[in-house]
Amino acid sequence: MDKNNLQKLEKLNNHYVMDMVEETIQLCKPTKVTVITDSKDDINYVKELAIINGEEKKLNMEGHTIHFDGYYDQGRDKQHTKYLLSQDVDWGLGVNSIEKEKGLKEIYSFLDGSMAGKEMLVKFFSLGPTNSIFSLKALQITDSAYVAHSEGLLYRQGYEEFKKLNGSPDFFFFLHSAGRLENGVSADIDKRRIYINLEENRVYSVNNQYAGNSLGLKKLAFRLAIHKAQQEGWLAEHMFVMGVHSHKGRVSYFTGAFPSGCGKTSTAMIPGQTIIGDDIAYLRKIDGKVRAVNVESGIFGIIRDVNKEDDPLIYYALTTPRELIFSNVLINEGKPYWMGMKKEIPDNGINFSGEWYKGKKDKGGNKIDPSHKNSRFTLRLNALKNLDPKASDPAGVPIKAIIYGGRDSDTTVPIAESLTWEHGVFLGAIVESETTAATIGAQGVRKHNPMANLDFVSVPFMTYMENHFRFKTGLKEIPKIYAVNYFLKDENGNYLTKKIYNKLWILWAEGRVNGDYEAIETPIGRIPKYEGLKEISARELGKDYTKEEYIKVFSIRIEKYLEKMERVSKIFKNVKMPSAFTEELKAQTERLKETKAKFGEDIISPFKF
Ligand code: SPV
Ligand code: MN
Repeated sequence: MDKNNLQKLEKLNNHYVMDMVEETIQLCKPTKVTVITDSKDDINYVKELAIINGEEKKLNMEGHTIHFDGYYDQGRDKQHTKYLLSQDVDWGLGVNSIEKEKGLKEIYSFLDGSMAGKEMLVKFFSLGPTNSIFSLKALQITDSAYVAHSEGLLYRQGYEEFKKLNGSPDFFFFLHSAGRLENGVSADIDKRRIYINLEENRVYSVNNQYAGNSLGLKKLAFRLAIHKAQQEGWLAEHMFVMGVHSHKGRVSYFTGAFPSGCGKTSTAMIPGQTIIGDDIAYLRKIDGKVRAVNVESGIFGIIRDVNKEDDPLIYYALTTPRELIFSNVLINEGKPYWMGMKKEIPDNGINFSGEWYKGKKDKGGNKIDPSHKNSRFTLRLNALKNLDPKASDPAGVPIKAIIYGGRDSDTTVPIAESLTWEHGVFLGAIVESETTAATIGAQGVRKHNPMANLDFVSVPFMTYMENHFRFKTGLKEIPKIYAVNYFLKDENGNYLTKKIYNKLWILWAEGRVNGDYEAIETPIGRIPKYEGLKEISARELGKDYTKEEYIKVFSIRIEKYLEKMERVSKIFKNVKMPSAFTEELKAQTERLKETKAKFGEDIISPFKF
């Protein structure tokens, strides 16, 4: 490290940072070390470096670049993402772990010399807004300028924040190396490992580039944050944060957790509303209220099906000059193309498989799509015209409602309000999503995904749930909790609710949290009265919402709900769970059975309650 870079580190006055950088240099043996501060010049340096070392290429549009991950590095590697544990812990729901000493030995051997001939970047971030009680500090070391550049778009810079640590070790540490590169992509995929050390708040990631694996700040920091939150009594969740706007000029802030492919980003992007974040939120109790921040300052979004009609604001951002990284789309004559963009896609170009032509197959004989189904865009949130003015407020925004979304074709109603906080936590814990054609394997298979967080929970599941139940303690205003499902289908497999109706459900909830609409109490929660939805539809969609439509989707399918309760009981049969959960499950099942006996019917119209 030269004098200039050393001085940048010394200014932080933090020997823990010094030690970590020193240890990493010893281990990874980079040719050059560069420390990045929050200065424009330093940030620019990273952006330029990604071009110089070929990890990104400039496209025709100013500021736009393309990055490719390896053919076999197009998604999160769940199998090789493991917790380093020094003792056996009963996590309840399955968790991937490795004995700590063994795991460290293995990953150190892969990291040893991994940066030879390469430049090591040292960069500082704040998870959450700066100058905020929510802010967690993070140190990222990587040999990938693409990783550092992406994080620069997705997170707030934190060099100045590190100075405020006053020498404390209270920060997360992420060490990443893309490993040996061939044609610009990680070559030793069989040695791809992501090992998480919860005890020391450190994560090691090697031989990969896909952001979900490589960017410490994204899902790796999220896992550390869930662990920390549970110890300190706050929540780190896989949630969007949005402002919901009533026709009365009022704005109420909501958070929402949905498994992927269930409408999380599209809910946060409902027309007429404002977005704060679309992936990860921290929630804290402040002065008796729940307040939340977006941990990120950008979006790493799925690009498939983004087009002018369905996502006008994102499409605009993707087609105008700005700093923006496309990943794993098709490039032809310096222009990006992706499936579902509603534009003609050329028959050839460069994509995640290299030189691509229509009909190209991989080694396994599978047809290669022009753009990968998980191809993405990376941009700053301020590229979106619907960005909420409070998006970076250090105090966060007050949360009036929490939404849990699933994907289910035949059971749950489009929206239900929980009867109590505990019932709401229960509704979050029993979220299911059906697999779609977008994922490999059989379609329509239900997967249980509590709080949309199954992949990331980093404490025993019982502890995670207890933290949720307990969170209401001391609150003067308890957020209402809603369960939504946009995917009910009729007998012929056609969706019963259109995407534009999502606005009805969310605006109804906004009215509810402010005392505007009446609800019907059913065994599964409170559902909208027909009149309320009819009124919102006429006003917001200029459309008559018919009684037939309403009855079809808001009838309570008792038998189906009971089947769901059975599936849930089975899953948790051998899992230690808080008594609050067990009680909710029992009460929910009893209410359903009583209703069935009372009405003597399987499907009960909302008008009968
Ligand atoms: C998700 O899969 O939930 C994402 C993308 O948000 S990743 O960065 O891969 O986690
Ligand atoms: Mn996510």
